[in-house]
Amino acid sequence: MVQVELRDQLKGESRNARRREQRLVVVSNRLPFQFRLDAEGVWRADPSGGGLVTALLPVLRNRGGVWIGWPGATGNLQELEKALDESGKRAGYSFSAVELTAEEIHDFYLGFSNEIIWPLFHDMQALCNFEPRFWRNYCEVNRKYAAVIRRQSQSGDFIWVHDYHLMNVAVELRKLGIDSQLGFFLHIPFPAPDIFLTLPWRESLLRALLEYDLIGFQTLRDQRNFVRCARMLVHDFEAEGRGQMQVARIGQREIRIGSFPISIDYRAFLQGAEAPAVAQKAGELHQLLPDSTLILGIDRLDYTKGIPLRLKAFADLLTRYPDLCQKVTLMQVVVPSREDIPEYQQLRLQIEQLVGHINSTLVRPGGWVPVWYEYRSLSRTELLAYYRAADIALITPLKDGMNLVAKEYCTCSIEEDCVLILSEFAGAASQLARGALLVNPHDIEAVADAIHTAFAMPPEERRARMRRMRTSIRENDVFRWVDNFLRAAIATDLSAFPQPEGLPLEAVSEFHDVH
Ligand code: GDG
Repeated sequence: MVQVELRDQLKGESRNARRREQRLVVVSNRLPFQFRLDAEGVWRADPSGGGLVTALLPVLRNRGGVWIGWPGATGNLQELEKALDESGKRAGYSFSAVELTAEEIHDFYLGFSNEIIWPLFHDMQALCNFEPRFWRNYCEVNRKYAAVIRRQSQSGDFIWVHDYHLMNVAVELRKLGIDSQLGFFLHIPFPAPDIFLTLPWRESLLRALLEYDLIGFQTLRDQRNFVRCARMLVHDFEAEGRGQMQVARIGQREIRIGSFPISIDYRAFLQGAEAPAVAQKAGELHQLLPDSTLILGIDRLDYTKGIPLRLKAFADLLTRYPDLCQKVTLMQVVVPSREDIPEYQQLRLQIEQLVGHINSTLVRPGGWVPVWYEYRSLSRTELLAYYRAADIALITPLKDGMNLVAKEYCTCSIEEDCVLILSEFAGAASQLARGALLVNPHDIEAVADAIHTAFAMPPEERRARMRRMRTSIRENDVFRWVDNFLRAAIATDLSAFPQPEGLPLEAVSEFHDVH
């Protein structure tokens, strides 16, 4: 017994030593920076405050490493590199920029990534533009990223590539003779085979993904979809196990495939929400919209977010439950995004026409306006104030990898007296199923009924539901997510690997029907 413990301890120590030794190379489409010209006309690079950056910073500092990506600006790259160097020195690790031409941004980013993979992986294949030139450019740009990685990495580094823009990087790195461990995390969903199979380059893309040593998905459903596609398209692919960590083989190669639901920096959101400036702003919102239960919708302008259907559901609520008029207000914030693309301009127009229609047909004397609509980006303080002020959050994407807004909203519900209405097609539904009111966003009447249920929900039930969700988010924060992913890459015993909390998404609808 003692021997076994000692052996386990030694095994653990050598694994920890390996983790300490391995430098981390993070690769994402864009560097996590905002560039600005200061008063002296010098470029400055300010790190963006997103959860991924916050979670990876300590790891990069401890192990050392580099973050590689497109700086998000074209122009004098040498000047930008100087700003990046300065920033890297302050942050305690380094950054390296991948330079992209205007044509590459058009074909690789706007084209293949956002006109093919984004709609296809969100189950909207009718919106895909399968232009062959986009694929060729995607391969070339992924090669470009691989070349920068080769220059910046050392043998023995752990290279962690993020998201759908860079699925081909591993195959390009292998061609360059890089034998480091390669991990990949997909932030968006992975579609079911009947959808994925419509992609003209399906086999190449799948084989490219299988060059990674660890492939991580947001949910068990995405992971299963991927494994099903691989079984159909790659004849020598075999996968063992059915749980949240699977080991697959192609010939002699072993590939780990798992689900790792991403999360937020719970403590930072909690502290932010408690700040006096946030409380004051939340109070101001209530004064502006007095005696009204506030329902919040906040989304980037995107057709996956289900904003028009949500507005129709709200109109249906006020029509079928007229007693709620003057008692509820929908605060819909739409954050500008991809504004130069005609489909997005069209979507904005559609949303604004619907808002106009609802407000003009349902308005009552006395100043109540049913939909308070804003098309802009909120500051962090405003965002937290909106979360705190809202009594109900209405988050109804048609499909979403995770949806961090849902987790941020619950975290900011300090009094635990709010209700989350959440689409069953958001990745977050699996983890939050026991606290949220889950809805099918296509079912307008069911969404309206859920708002009615939330409005009438007794305080004890609100509290119990919210507490369950907040506990789960606190225990599974973004730091744990990073740790789980990195441990999955090196763990020798995967059966002991901790399972993320939550229902597999297939079980969500069953759960929803029963409760
Ligand atoms: C991908 C996947 C997955 C939003 N509006 C404002 C604002 N935000 C912040 C929120 C939140 C983030 O943006 C949006 O969260 P998402 O979860 O939608 O993340 P994305 O990066 O857009 O998308 C998604 C995610 O990756 C992580 O894996 O969940 O499914 O599509 O953090 O707080 N922040 C400020 N003002 C705003 O107006 N300051």
